Amino acid sequence: MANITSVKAIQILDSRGLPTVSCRVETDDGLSAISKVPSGASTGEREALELRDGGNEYLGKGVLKAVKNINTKLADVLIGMDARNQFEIDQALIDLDGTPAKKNLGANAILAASIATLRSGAKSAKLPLYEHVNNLYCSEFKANKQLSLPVPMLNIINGGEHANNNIDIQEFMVMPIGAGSFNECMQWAIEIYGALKSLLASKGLSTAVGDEGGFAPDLKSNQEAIELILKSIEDCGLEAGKDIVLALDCAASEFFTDGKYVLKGENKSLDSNGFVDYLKSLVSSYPIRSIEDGMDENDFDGWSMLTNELANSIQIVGDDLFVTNVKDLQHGIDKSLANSILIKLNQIGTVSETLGAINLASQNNYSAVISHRSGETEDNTIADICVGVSAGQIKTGAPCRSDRTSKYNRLLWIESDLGNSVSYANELFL
Ligand code: 2PG
Ligand code: MG
Repeated sequence: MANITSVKAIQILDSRGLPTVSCRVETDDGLSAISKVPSGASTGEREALELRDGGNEYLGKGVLKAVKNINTKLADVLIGMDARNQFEIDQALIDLDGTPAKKNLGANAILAASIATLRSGAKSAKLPLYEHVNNLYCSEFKANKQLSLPVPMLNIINGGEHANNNIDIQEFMVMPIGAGSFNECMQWAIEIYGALKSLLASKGLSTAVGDEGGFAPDLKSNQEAIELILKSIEDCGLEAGKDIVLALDCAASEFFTDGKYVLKGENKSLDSNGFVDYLKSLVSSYPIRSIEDGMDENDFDGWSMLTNELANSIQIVGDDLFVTNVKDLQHGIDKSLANSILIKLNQIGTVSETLGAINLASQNNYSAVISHRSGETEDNTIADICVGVSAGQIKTGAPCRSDRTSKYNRLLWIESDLGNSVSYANELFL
């Protein structure tokens, strides 16, 4: 028994203090589960629609229309369906909306119902969420995925759209690839984060944080951010390049203007060639193992150049480029753009389509990095999804602020529960 008896949504708050959608699904076995959806700031042009109310209330950011859509139209369709049948449920929601970008009902409405159903289905199946995800994924895609704990990308310096400082690159992340377990990796992350805080304070730089919990000081250049992180790693007695490697999210669409990559902080304006060279020189100077959105979302020639130059040595991740959409990912695969996809559920709007994108990536030897949004909540579903599909990598901010640590904390519990039966996925990087 897991038939849905009630679907209810309300408007709640996200980590930026803006409205977002939360949904509760109840089933006839007396169980229920709640979802809370995230929201991006540096959003991709091809993302599914986030339905906002506009007007003056809630700074125009209210989501009461999306909430109403759930409480009326979505509830009508979902009540009576079996919450364990995720793919059927999501298909019903996709059909009800009828548009590729979910423009009628809003991807935030649809995703809230989809995630609440996933969580509720796991409860009814009496399985931990990651196992329910693993079952769904393996049976739908005839895959054989062992569970694993991901290597996190911890964003410890924030720039771009996520902070009001002068740094152009949006995210400077550390990946503790040399740790022996997820638990040890979080210990290292906490120590590096603390060392960086002391280092910034000792230089009279701000230790206030940006949207994803990383520090957001004004600096002279992107290189300075990297140097500060490398010094913090060293101050902890760890070795950059061996214990810890670096990952960047340029979010380049945000500073691509009139055909040029404009680095305001460094007073540079570069064409695609020039910006590829800029990134190449960063990679040759520093232990960078992953670059996300190194080029603008529509600069396909630039993406091709970047991939040709760097994809043999490092991970090249498409976020705004692919928007978790199998169509955009297939285009990238056909044209050999990038070698990895960032996975964000709200870019596409259902759990099933998200799993589909992960599967397409895996079949084509693209890695998949499961990701939060810059506007988050305490919802930690992405932690379980990451373990369930054995993605091997998760990007969910600094080891600071509850909206970020909720995911890390969930992963710590999963590792503790599963013990030696589950591996830490660092072999991907060794
Ligand atoms: C990104 C994300 C998350 P946003 O660009 O990868 O870090 O930011 O949610 O603002 O798109
Ligand atoms: Mg990104």
